[in-house]
Amino acid sequence: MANKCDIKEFAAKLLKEKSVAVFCHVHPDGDTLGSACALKIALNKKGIKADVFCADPVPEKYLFLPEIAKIQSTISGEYSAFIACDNAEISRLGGFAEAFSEFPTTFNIDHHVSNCRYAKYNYVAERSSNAENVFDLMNAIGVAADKETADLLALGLITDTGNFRHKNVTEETFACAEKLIAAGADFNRIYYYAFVRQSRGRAALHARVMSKIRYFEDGKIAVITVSLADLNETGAKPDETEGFIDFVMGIEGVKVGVCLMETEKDKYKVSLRSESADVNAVASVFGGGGHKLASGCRISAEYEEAVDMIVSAVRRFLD
Ligand SMILES: [Mn+2]
Repeated sequence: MANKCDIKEFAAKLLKEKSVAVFCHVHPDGDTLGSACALKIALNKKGIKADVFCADPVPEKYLFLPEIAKIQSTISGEYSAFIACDNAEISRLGGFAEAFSEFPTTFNIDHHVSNCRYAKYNYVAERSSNAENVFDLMNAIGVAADKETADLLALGLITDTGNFRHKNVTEETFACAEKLIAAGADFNRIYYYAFVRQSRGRAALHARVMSKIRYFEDGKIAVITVSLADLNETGAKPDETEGFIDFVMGIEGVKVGVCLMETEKDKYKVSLRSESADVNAVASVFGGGGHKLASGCRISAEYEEAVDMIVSAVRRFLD
């Protein structure tokens, strides 16, 4: 049966293991990657073999941290325990979900309120990032953060807080950041790679996409489109569109931002962001979901029809 643990119990159980497979979530972000890799290093320092796995490819922008570049996509070795890092649900492990759910000794360290304690041992503390939980776990197992682990945890901290700008930021977030800086974290460098640096292809795609923003309802709804032609002609990759919709939300008067990304002819992956309107309800109309202020769905239709469908749905939920 699933156990809720405090950090000491969780650490004590983990220290009994000989070898641990650490799992990131699909569509990996800086927090799952950074906190998983820091945990791996900490376990190694306690004489425990550990490797990090992710079912999805790791975005190139995170490969500047050498430990992240070592993350594997298939398991070959034997491990005494599995640990999920920053995964609110087992399904977030993607291709590893089934193996995880059948494995006898599983751990779960996460910061999402919605985490359903799916492992044998669960440590879930609601923080702005899972990096903060891993930092505490490292203390509990008696491993001090060094420059390498501090950089990895700093990546998690700044990506999940939008560089200390999101509503989830608390005193605790800064207290952790302070300790990471003391341990040698280079926030300036991490910030550059995580938020600033971009390929020429992405810069060209950004210009193209933003030159054709469409407004509806007196500018309360803004729609951007990333077509297959846009991707092909700029050479940008689909995962490089991260941040586009946040840019749109910064436009005066915009209450709901919509991004339609063409995945194949007449098939769109739709992302929604909102200031206050319930876009989870909008996404649900099309079988999607997410959070009240950020959600997504898929629509199969000819382009103008797809825009019409999504804009009509957003209209119904505008305050
Ligand atoms: Mn996270």
